[in-house]
Amino acid sequence: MDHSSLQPLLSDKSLRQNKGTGNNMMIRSLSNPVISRKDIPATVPELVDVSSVFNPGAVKHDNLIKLMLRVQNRGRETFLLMADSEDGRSFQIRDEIIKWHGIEKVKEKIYHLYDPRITKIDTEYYIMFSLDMESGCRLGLGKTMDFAKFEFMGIVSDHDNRNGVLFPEKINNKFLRLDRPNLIEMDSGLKSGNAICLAESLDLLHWKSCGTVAEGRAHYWDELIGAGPPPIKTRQGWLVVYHGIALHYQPIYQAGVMLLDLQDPLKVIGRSRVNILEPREIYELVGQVPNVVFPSGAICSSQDDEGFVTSESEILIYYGAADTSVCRAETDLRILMAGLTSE
Ligand code: BMA
Repeated sequence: MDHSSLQPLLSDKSLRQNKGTGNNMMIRSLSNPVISRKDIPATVPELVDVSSVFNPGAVKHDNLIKLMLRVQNRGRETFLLMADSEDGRSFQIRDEIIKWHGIEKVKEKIYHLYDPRITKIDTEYYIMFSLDMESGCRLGLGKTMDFAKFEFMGIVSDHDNRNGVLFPEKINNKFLRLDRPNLIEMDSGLKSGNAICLAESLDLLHWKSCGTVAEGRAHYWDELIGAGPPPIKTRQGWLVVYHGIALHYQPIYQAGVMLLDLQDPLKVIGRSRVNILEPREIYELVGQVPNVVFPSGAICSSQDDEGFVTSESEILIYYGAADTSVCRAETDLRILMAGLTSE
């Protein structure tokens, strides 16, 4: 597969010349926030003067970067919208709310469908999202081939669960996902979780837990954790970008990485001791929920014929900032790998 044509979409060498803001691991785009509430088309009645747009799923398709945006209006209702971009910075946002065909068959009330993570498996794009329902928070799954029609496939977790994301291929003939059971109740009363878990399935609809991949590290940057974008396949293992929450007076959401064994992703090979991105810019520090960077999409510039991301690949991360806007930061595989320490 030739991915060289995508290179211009992703590389922004000017950022590496210290023009973007960041640290030695991630450089924020100068265009941040790349999407904010004022960019949402007000042509749809539900989307007039929305409050926020954040936590997008991201994928490249037909030489475009596509984001699936989580939009919240002033009624605190949630909608998903598609946005397309040629350069990954300037987006055309469609004035059409995504309709999930088949979701009407769910008999229980769904309050919110949010935090989509998009994974391409063969020719289909699967979207795993969270559903706030009468019975709690559960995972749902949908799919599309063209980002024009979207099919709701089903509810795919049965207890309080969130932050579900599919691996891009089967391992030992099974589909795999990372998820995050909500086992912890925070001071605010919200439920969260301190472990990323692995589950397997033969048909993507029925899932069986395989166990815990990694737990939060009490007292440090990632006390509570949850997976972010789909795992990235590298020669060294599955690279997982995740969010970690430090439980201060007010929670601080940051991003980090871990590396899982290619054949047995329950085995953690390495993990970042420090975060790779934390709230520092005003758009991350201030907003609907302050102090949040929440990575949910990743796009890699180059893969080899077997689907492994090459060592010189650039990696674009799309993230929600303060539950208010969409931002982008850039890094590369070598930098992320260098930040891992063995478990
Ligand atoms: C988590 C999710 C995310 C959100 C974060 C900070 O529990 O709801 O969508 O970005 O909280 O509010």
